[in-house]
Amino acid sequence: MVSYQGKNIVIIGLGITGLSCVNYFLAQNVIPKVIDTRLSPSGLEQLDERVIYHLGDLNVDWLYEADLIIASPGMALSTPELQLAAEKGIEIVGDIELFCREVNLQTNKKIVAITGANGKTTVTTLVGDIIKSAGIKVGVGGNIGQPALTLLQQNCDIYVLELSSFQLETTYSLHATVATILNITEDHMDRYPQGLMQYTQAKQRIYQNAKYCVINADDKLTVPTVNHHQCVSFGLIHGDYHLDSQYQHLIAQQCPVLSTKDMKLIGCHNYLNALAALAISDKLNIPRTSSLATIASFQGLPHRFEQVFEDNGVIWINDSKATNVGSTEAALKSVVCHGKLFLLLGGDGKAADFSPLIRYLQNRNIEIFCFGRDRNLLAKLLPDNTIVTETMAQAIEIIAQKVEKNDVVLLSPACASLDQFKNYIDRGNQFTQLAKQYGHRSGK
Ligand code: UMA
Ligand code: ADP
Repeated sequence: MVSYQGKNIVIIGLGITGLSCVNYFLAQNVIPKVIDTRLSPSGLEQLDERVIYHLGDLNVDWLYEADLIIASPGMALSTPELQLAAEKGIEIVGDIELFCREVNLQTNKKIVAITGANGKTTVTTLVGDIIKSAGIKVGVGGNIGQPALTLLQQNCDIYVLELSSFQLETTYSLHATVATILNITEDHMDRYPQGLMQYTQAKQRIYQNAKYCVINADDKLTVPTVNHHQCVSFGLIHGDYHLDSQYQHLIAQQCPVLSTKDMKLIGCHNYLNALAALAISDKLNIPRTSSLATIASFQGLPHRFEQVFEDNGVIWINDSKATNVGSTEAALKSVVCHGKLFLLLGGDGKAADFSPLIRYLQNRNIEIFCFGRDRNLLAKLLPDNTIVTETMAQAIEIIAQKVEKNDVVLLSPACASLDQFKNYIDRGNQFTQLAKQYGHRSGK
């Protein structure tokens, strides 16, 4: 273990990351201090009683006396108090840095590092499943919701980490065996005031020291900015791994390897995810047949372009995890609709520019419903075909009166959910429940 004995350590954030860091330090009898700017953070009840904490604001005395600050991903490094701490020479890192330092001390351990604007959780889960099915001990964690430090106890051979741009900003010692940026489109612009390039720079940190880089042949921003010779690419019709022109087969190094008809995943974006997962698995030397069998049977994850109800020829799709413009764009490209498309958009847009959606909304049999904080902004996309409501439930009540056979109701909100819901899962569950409640009466 890396030793932090005698160090004055301050952890900022008492969510699941902060708690995992506290437990990591306590395991070596180092007692950190904890700060959370909220008054009742989620992790308070589980906090070990030896740890002293400060709530409500940043305790600058503690910060400036620290030898090491651990920042949770939700805490922006641009926060003035943190900037000043950095200027004073105080080291600021995140939980992923602590994790990587530990893994670097062990021999024969591999890290697969996965980032991107969209598809991270799908690809991370799929790669984890592929490795597990091949009989290798794997730990899956990071931004997916399982803090990386909690994986150390499991003594795995391969760690598959989903990494957010926030986590990458505070990581310096990552040496991934395979690293990928799946795609880059705008997200979290409230945290990146300088725009897409600032967000991209954070994502690009994943390639530092990587043995192999898996890049998206259709997205230049995913190509390493520093020369990297060991790249393998995936793409729609270009790249080492791609689809045929009809999107009927996955092709690896010129050979068709799997028919998309034999896959449970649906949508072009998911075929790309499958190609990325296969490219990663090949670099890990997992037997191809085993990887392909796992890809074919992979069901996809809830709340991601998931058909949750069908009745009277009306299909209801829950894509609540579409929390940015790129993911809603993917849904609009993939949705098959022979009648009218009822699209639900709404929530907190995180300062995004929604205009790239316009081309997927125009010239199509569509009616849009906008709700939540940014509803009026979203309503400007196609004003003539849009109804504005305050809540998603109100919108669904109206939609239920209108739907007919062959119509599709799609929740793909392009926004975060936190203005009106606990999280995207809560939003997706409410949508599913309302679809079942109203859906069975509609479409007649
Ligand atoms: N906090 C402060 N001040 C701040 C911000 C946060 O005190 O300015 C405190 C909060 O009050 C809270 C604690 O920090 O008590 C929460 O920390 P956090 O927001 O960093 O969240 P965690 O619970 O530690 O969860 C984080 C990730 N959250 C974020 O990046 C915002 C989780 O990703 C991740 O699963 C978890 O670590 C484990 O690695 C969530 C997410 O939304 C799902 N990620 C974004 C995304 O996917 O788009 C990046
Ligand atoms: P992330 O972890 O990056 O948020 P998820 O796998 O959870 O990614 O999917 C989030 C949203 O993005 C869902 O709406 C999903 O349908 C969509 N999505 C998944 N893969 C892609 C992709 N390769 N390109 C664009 N959108 C995608």
